[in-house]
Amino acid sequence: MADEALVVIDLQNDFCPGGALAVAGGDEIVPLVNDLIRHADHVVLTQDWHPAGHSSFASSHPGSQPFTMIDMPYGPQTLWPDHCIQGSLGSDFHSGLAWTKAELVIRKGFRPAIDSYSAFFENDRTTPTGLAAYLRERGIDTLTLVGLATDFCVAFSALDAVKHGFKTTVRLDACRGIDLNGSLETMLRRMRDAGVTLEDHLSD
Ligand code: VGL
Ligand code: ZN
Repeated sequence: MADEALVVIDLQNDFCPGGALAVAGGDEIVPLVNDLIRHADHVVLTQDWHPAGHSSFASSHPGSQPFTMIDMPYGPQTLWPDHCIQGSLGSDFHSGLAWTKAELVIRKGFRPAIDSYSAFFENDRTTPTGLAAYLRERGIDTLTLVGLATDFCVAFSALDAVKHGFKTTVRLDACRGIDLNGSLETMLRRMRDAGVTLEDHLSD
């Protein structure tokens, strides 16, 4: 039997309604994610974890507005409202999330000059978070991804997971998206093309 892990991406207050970078319906997935956690062999959580003044914040670039693009040394980067600042209430996991079973919390986005959507690589696409080696050393080769946001951190994580050779499923009914300039359609197509299994149990 393959060893499987559930990876819960960024289910944090700032990505839920009322948060600094709220994803529509972000909190609605909590009961289903808790169900999946209950049935999972292994659970890994990711936590977006930015220092104040992070380079992905529009507020760090005078004259720039959130949700616009900027060129960083590593390539184009979307600018966001200040969010998930280390230790803030917004960076906490949603209070309803049954997180205690998690065996690992992987924090990302803590380098001031690089954003990190993926649970595996930062946005320069070369700085690893350590997650792939951790999973491999544990003998885990099959992943199910859920969380926020479908078209950013979930999608980038799923694409990197298949790149690393993990058998990867995204449960779309346990995700919600931001959908910035068609990003949801684009990233669903990219995931499908890369060999990510997309499952939506609501439409079964
Ligand atoms: C995310 C934008 C900025 C995400 C994190 O979790 O999808 N999106 N930081
Ligand atoms: Zn972030």
